[in-house]
Amino acid sequence: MEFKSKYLQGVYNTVEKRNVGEPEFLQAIKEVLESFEPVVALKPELEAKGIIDRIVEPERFIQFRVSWVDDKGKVHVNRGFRVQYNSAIGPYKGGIRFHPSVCASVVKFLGFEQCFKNSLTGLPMGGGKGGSDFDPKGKSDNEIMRFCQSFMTELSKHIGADTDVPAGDIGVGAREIGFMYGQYKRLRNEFTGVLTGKGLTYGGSLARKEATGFGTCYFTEEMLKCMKNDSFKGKTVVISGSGNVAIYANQKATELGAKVVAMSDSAGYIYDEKGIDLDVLKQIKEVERARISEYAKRVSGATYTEGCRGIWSIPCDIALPCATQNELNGEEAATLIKNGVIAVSEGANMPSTPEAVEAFQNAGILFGPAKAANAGGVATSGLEMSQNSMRYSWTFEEVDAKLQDIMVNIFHAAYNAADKYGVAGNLVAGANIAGFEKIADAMIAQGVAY
Ligand code: NDP
Ligand code: 2IT
Repeated sequence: MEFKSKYLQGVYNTVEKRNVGEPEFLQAIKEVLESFEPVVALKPELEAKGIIDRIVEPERFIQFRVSWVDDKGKVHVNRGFRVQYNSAIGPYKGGIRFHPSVCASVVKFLGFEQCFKNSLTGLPMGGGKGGSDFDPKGKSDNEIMRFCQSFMTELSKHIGADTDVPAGDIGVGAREIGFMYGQYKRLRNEFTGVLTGKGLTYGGSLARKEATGFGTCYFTEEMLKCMKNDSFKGKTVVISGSGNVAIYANQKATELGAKVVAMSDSAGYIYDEKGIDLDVLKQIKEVERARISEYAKRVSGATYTEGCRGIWSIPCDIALPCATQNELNGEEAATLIKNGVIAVSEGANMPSTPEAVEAFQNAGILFGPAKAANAGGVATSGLEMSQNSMRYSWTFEEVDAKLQDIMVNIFHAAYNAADKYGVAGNLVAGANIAGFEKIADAMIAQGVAY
């Protein structure tokens, strides 16, 4: 028995049996179910109404062929996915990932996590996720465009502004969203808020680009303040990744008075003792789409080391994993702890392995779990949807102020839920429970279809 509750054990056994060969998905399910132990013990109606049996099973899982033609005329076939996980509290909402590692397991783990994250934002959004095993690296703009159009030709049959609203994730940024939006509009003859993360000239929200990284820092600042009477000021920070989330986490951490000394991509990491020059990094990553190794060639005193995982050996006060799942393991967590880390917040989805999370918690390190700490991106997507519905746009300052408010509220929702259910200080459990309670209430209210 892995669970104290027979009900949870039974649900987990079924998930395991139904989803053979899907390790990321089972990892996410296990972590969430573990934190439901105290809730299930207090609320027998959850079993009586089959809430957890239902919440682990996606409402819909769509897989499709994406064929496209490269610049030389060669035909390629990729696999596309969309999981529409839970619509109890609002239309399905969640990003699209283009990366060779995308498969059913990855899409389902992300979709499952998204349900609780979206609930935590306090906005009316259900959970979904999608993607493809397409690799955008080394493709021309025209190849990216043709792929996005082909992907959207199928996806458009399943989404809509009041049904399912995708956005970006790894490998999907403003360029890809633009191509997908254009294709949706051509197919439907509808100018509607069907995707978020849109460009500012066609319905995008100010501060959406910055939102995930900024939000992770707002969450972390509140966690430091309330749990340690501390802040980012004067701290040394290490951030993995150098994509959308990592870049804007760097910007906000720096604005809050910290020094970010290291960042990475999948090939290696840079170290700059003076603090990373964000203008240089943005030029390399956002404009040239080049490798992070370029930074060390351009900035004197900076170094580049092959192999991205070595980044966790750099001493820091605050670590923000902002690249991908399972990028920080138990051993790497032990190294961070030995080097004096005081707080870890997850900008990426499930970046810490279960062993790493356990190590941080046992050592009393402040730990902000992904579904709370990186919820600022989807929260601002929710604000983009509101602005689209109103045919109106708020200023950067207005959106940023709402984002800050939401992140502070998420911290307190997670903190208070942990307290209420006897696991004080455990924000992993607190975030799972706080996100779950609203979805469970909505599912109970809406009944079971006979
Ligand atoms: P980007 O594509 O902009 O950047 C991803 C970064 O992570 C790149 O530096 C990339 O390096 C690195 N990376 C990707 N895969 C791997 C890997 N397998 N091993 C090592 N490094 C890797 O994506 P985002 O910044 O948008 O997303 C980063 C994380 O944040 C993801 O976990 C995503 O799910 C999560 N997230 C994103 C949100 C958003 O709004 N964009 C919202 C909430 C969470 P390389 O270029 O070499 O591949
Ligand atoms: O993981 C995530 O929350 C995202 N990639 C953002 C999703 C969104 O709909 O903005």
